[in-house]
Amino acid sequence: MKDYQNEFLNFAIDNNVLSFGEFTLKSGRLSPYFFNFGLFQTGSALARLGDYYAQAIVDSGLKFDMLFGPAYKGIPLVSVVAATLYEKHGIDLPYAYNRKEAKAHGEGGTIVGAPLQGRVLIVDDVISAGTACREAADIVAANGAELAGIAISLDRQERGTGTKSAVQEFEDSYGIKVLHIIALQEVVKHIEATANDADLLARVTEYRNTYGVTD
Ligand code: OMP
Repeated sequence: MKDYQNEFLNFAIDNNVLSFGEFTLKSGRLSPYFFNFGLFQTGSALARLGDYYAQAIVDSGLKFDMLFGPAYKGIPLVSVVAATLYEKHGIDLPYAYNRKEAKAHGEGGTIVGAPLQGRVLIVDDVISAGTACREAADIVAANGAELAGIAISLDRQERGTGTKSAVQEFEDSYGIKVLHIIALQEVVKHIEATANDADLLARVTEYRNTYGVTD
């Protein structure tokens, strides 16, 4: 595991963003762990989050023309990532986010910020079964823009519709790269190294065997 991944994991655990127990996911799967992005709740946590995403994006070398954050959690995220890319890396790009409800008055529409055009990098929190990211990719396509990639905090490395992970299927079908800060494999390594909790490790392993992929 790289240093920044370890740092990010500790940062998520310290903020209770990554927690262990029993959680029902959007997909209906019952998971022994959950990543609750909404618990990054301070200015300093948001700033650090922006740093991790911006670093992962810059390190990837991915080429894109603008950023898009899908509602709701993508909204503060895309704002801080756009600001951090500028402040820390000198990359000044347009950004946008969407409303879940179309607005009929004022400026109208569902996209707020820069018009979606060119190569768009989506920034989001977590991919499990891939539904949320497919919806975001549909918004990019519906606006006539091109998907350049997706940057997320956590790839839960869960199976999509076949034997590959949802992320791998997504990468194959759109011909793009999904960047992550950490994946389930780093969470497992962390439990092995620090938690000294055989029961938790057994539950995560069982979950992974049922819904996950290992490579
Ligand atoms: P998929 O649409 O199945 O990929 O699930 C991803 C979405 O589920 C995320 O955008 C979250 O809204 C939510 N989620 C989490 O926030 N954290 C998790 O650890 C797992 C999920 C989830 O429900 O799968």
